[in-house]
Amino acid sequence: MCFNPMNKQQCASLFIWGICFFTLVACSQRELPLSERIRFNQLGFYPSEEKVAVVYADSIGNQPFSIRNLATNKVVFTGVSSGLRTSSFSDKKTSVLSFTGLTAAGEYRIEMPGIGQSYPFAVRESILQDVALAGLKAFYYQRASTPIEEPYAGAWNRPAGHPDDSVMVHPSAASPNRPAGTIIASPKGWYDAGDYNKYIVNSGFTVGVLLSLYEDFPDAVKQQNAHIPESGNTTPDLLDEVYWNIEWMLTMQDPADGGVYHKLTGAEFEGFIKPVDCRKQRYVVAKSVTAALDFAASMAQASRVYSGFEADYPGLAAKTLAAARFAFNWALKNPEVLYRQRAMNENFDPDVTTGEYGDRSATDEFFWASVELYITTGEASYLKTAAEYAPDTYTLPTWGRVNGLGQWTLIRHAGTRQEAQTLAAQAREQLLTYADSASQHLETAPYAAPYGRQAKDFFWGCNSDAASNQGITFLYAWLLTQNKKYLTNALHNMDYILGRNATGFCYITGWGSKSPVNPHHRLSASDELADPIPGFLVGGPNPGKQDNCEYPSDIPDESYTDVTPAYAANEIAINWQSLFTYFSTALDVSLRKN
Ligand code: G3I
Ligand code: 9MR
Repeated sequence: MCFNPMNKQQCASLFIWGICFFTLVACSQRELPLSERIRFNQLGFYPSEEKVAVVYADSIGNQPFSIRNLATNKVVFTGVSSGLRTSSFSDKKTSVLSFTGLTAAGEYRIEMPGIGQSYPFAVRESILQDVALAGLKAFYYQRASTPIEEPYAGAWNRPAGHPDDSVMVHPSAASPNRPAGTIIASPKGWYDAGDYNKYIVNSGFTVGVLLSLYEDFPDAVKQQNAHIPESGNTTPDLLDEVYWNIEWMLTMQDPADGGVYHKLTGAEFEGFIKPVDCRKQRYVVAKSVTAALDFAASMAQASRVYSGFEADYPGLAAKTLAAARFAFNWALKNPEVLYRQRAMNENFDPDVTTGEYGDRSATDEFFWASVELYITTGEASYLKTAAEYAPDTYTLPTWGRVNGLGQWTLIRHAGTRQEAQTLAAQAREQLLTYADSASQHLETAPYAAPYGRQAKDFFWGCNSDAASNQGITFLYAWLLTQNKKYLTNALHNMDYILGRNATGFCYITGWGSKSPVNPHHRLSASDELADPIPGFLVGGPNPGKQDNCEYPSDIPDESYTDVTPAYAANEIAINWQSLFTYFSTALDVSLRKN
């Protein structure tokens, strides 16, 4: 062929391939150094799904790579990376390695001459199943007011802390039946995050996401065994775990008027000490409309869900529904009572300086709560309120903007509540519009994922509130349309979270080859163990750097540092954890079905 003058191009390409092959063989003679520049999902890949890695490149695209099977030490796949991509918000360049054709189960490494060899990775079915379970198990470690025991927690066992059996009513929360200084019991629940406080807005959101996971994928959830104290009963572990928090939430409602305290907290954040050593007075602080509505929404949803588990939870469905109605009525009478910490501190002592979970408007909370109450009860007045507050677009649901949870519920129950058809159809259309717009321009995405293309993708909690959340939304789009592109986009976002990203971190503690070891997490930081408690998603790159820590880079997708004080990038939180748990569980089951 090389003697044919018509085939110069082929000849040149054969020559280049020859050199590449020779270099690969030559390099494989001696061990290539480990390179963190080759980025991919560090847990691995599903045999029949897309497989993409990204090399963080300086200048050259089109670089040859090969994949070696670790068991046989044979090269089983060769390819060339596809050109250079430049980030839209920095001058950083990447090149994409595609190896979808590698379908055989096994353990592998990627090798690139001049760059090095990658971490090992696996190809096998159900690659996300274990991390999804770890995501759920993380909630057990966050439990307040109970010992975390060795049979369930292994090395991360610890004595009980924060009994919360003598919580003081803060002056901001005083009412005729409970004047300031009254002592109430408000035990259990999950610690919110790296701190030890408990906040109703964020708790309600978290319960809503986890119950949505159960409602959307009941069979997968029923199969999970998280090895928690309740694992032996007949209720799925996820619902047992959520009940730990529901019990606490129910104590946060004032039995006299249905109002719900915004939070249970120390006046200031605790130090980095063990729960058992915390001695500061805890308070219930100010009722708020957002707390009442997030409480109402999650309790109404709980009523629906736990009605199927009367044997283990007798009376819970009725109790949560009554609590939900009571809180909703309080909110209707107090629609303007937003939580404003600074103003509150001007009027009451002691000042409270812990997390605010503030809001400027409760319209989205009215929407979510009325949707849940309508779906659970079928009562027209709730549907009327839902229609009144219906959003005109779909936004990813977060603690401060909860419309999306109502839209998910409408979509899920469209078939059972006929009168909500119009609202449900609207929600479906809005979600699909979002999913389509998020699916654009992937060919230029620096890490070959829908998430991470734009500077605005990076903010406090973005690994969850943006990356995981968008992944869940793609899964809804997939369920609604059966268009495989959405499922693959969801997988790409998961790959991003688990290592194919600008820092090379797999952002789940204890998972992957390089993961956070110093999360902003008092439980992890105050034990004697070097390893953090496993299974937690950290907040992620955040150029806002509100913690004033030193970060290695100012570039949005690199604004991350694995040090304990960096709470704006390296904290963990139950709301973020709930979205990751939903995402990983649902993605695994969707890929398994495929
Ligand atoms: O929502 C906007 C987004 O649209 C925009 O693109 C982005 C750009 O800056 O900003 C986003 O707002 C950020 C918001 O989080 C997103 O949810 C704010 O800047 C940021 O200040 C805000 O941070 C919140 C943080 O508390 C400070 O109030 C986090 O959401 C919230 O998760 C966090 O919650 C804390 C609790 O207060 C206390 N417990 C720990 C917990 C986790 O860090
Ligand atoms: O530990 C706190 C974390 O949970 C919050 O997200 C963060 C922002 O509210 O605040 C952290 O606490 C810090 C406080 O704000 C300032 N002093 C140092 C505290 C621990 O780093």
